[in-house]
Amino acid sequence: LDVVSFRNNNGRKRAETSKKPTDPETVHSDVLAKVEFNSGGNRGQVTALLAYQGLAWNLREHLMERMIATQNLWREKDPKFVYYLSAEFLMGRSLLNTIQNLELYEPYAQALKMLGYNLETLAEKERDASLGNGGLGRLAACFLDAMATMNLPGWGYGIRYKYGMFKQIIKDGEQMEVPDVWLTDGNPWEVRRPDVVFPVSFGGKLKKTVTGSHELVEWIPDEQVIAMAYDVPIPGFNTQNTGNLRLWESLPVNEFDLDAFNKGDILSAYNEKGRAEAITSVLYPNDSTPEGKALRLKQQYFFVSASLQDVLARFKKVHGNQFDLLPEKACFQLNDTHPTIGIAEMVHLLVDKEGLDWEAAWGITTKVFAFTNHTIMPEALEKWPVKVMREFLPRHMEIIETIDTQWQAFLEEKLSEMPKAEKQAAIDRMAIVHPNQWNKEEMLVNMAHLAVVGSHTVNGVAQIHSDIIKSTIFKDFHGVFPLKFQNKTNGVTPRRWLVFSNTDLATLITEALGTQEWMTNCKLLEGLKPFAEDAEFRKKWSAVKRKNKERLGAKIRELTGDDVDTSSMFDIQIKRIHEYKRQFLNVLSVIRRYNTIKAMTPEERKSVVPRVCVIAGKAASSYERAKDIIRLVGAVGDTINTDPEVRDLLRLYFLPDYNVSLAEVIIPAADLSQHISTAGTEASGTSNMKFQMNGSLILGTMDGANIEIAEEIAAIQGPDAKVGDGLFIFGVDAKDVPKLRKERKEFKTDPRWDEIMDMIKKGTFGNDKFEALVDSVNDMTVGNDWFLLANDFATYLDVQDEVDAMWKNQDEWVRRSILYTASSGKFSSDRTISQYAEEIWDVQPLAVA
Ligand code: Z2T
Repeated sequence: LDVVSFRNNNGRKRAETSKKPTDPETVHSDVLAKVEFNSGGNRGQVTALLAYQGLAWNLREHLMERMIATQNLWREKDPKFVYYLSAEFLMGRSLLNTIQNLELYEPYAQALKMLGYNLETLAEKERDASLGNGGLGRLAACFLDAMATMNLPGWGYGIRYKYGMFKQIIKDGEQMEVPDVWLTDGNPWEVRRPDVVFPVSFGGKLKKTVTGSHELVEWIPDEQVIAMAYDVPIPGFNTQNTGNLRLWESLPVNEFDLDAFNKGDILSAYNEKGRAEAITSVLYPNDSTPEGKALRLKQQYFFVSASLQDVLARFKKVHGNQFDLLPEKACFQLNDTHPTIGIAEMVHLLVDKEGLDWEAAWGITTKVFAFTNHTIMPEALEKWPVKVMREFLPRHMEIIETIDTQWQAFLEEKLSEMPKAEKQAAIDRMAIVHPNQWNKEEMLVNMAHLAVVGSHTVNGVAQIHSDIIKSTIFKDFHGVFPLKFQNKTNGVTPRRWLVFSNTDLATLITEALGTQEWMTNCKLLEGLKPFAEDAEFRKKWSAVKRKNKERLGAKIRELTGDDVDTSSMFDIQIKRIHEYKRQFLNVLSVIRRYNTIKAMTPEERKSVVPRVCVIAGKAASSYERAKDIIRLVGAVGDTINTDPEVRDLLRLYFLPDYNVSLAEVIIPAADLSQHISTAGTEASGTSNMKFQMNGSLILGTMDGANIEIAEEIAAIQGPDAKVGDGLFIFGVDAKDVPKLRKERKEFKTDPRWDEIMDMIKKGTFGNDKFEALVDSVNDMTVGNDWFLLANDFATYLDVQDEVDAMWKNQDEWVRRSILYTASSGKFSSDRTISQYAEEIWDVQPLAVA
């Protein structure tokens, strides 16, 4: 694939469309003016928060200027657009990203100096925009960066949650969830658009009028709210182009019920307001298990309906009622099933509002939607009770039933060769509306099935995952539509995850390559390969790592009060806490290491490789086993970190409130990172790519994108290298997992495993015996070790020994580290997005001159 054809305008002279001056003096005085006039602050006493805000207000004007120029061009040329529909966008902070994407670092750093501040310290004043759970939401954010950088006409559409992902506080070892009140200081990165509003309806009933063969359906809802747009400009790197993330806020049609108030019913006077605003008030903090609450369905429909109305309104301004042109002008990427109700909404808008006949509407709908699946965990697939759907979206439920009827009729035809019973079974398996397998009385709408039927492509997020969905959850569909299925391996933006969060490494890379073109053409990183053999360069490379470890060391001190030795190996596992990601397995190996050290003589201890192990991540609020794991990490950490015999050789920390900003400090400092999910369970993973880019060696299983990372690392070593060479790979194969799960009961556990299980159950770590957690993997009458920790335990310990041996050969370790970065080009989100653009969206770049 030709990534180069999508490259931005590197080397092209920057267009001088900007009217706003950017010299330090003007910036300085403008920031002061903003402090005074926007914030009511005193220019004699500019606090850090005020300075940050003044700066952000100033930058927003640059962003708006560029966004308007971009939108004007796009309006004039009318290219095909992609709309990325996602319930989550995990943007993190914007200040440094904006300054650096706009290439304004120098003048802005200087302007701040005049104010007595340092840019990096001010940046910390910004609250993360945590409008996402984890990988899926952060992927959406990386995609926006890539789209803007590659000048692709496209917008993101989502929800402006008033409260994002909860803040995690650890109290007595336990996770506590605190609401993420991120908007109290205002949000300078958004522009409120009271002029962009759409009604969104719920509930009520249907009125049908039949004229001849034509049935007219009118939906008479009993609840209506207003969706108001907030635009968040998305700066591209090294281009004038600036994209847009449009987030919707839910507002009442009537602010206040004066009647109720006059009757003395003061609380009900606010009823409507409260009910309306509830829709966009909080992000559901569940990664990969759906929340079957009506409010969640309302959130999904709310943002999708507003987005489609918005797109169709713009389309109609240019093309009137020529809806057959829509597929040439717009497409919608569904980020998992969360926005899938959009398929029914499109039919509703085209048929009920625009008067198209069903066939035309359905034809257009299937041409404009494309669907990405992000997990195969069966419990994660969204299924809405028909009852709930009918109550809140009666017309959409009816549309879905019609789609399902036609779909089943299509299958009758298509599978007509099959024996009758077999055919019926296949049709039942592919039904969109089907009975709940646990309670046959209840009918469910299978949103993934609706998404597959209503989309022209379906893709997984790493090669293994795309292969697995074709043979498991979508097997029957793949039989019917083999060409619908694609792979789009995830990627991450090298700007945020390498250039800005690891500036020293970026500088070193640019020095070595003699150009910074690698920042937008990541394949050029391969040019680092010869430098891996250069001892001088390796020295510089480790010096950068060491500096990043100092920065993380300071963070660890701030969060835990402990000092760590930055010459130790920094061994990191950061991601949502989940049984399938197996943080528990990591802790078991830390306990094993502890036992080993304890049993050593002082002389023997001299040969131990000192490690600082870090685990961080949030657990879904109601996920008890995940919360047990957090408590265990803390308890084991307390034991180890205070043991004078061990603490110089081993530490274990659970860092609280993992988020994008913390990741930006942790990843550049990692020597080793762990991606140890049971093979076949992690759809892709994206932090593995960030670690690879930053030269952290990988300890992992053959799962998700680890496999492709291993392929790239093997490829750069030359034709003799095998996949897995250069990484620390262990564990069972994905294809063997089903069989091993059946045989787990008879599996003979390792004696070291048994010893650790007994220790934990005896209460060695704190007051707790962690019975439920231990039983879930060890007592086959209680749990069943579904994620095969016991099966992978011994090879995991073996590979940990390999890690230690390699660490003792620092030349080789650093050599590999450089090769990791050198081979990470594939995992730029620019590559991913160029593949979506070519193979799914058919969208071409259009750059502001
Ligand atoms: C999520 O972050 C992911 C999958 C989900 O399935 C939901 C959420 Cl919130 C519904 C993750 C996958 O677990 C991870 O493997 C993948 O890299 C990421 O999405 C982006 O595709």
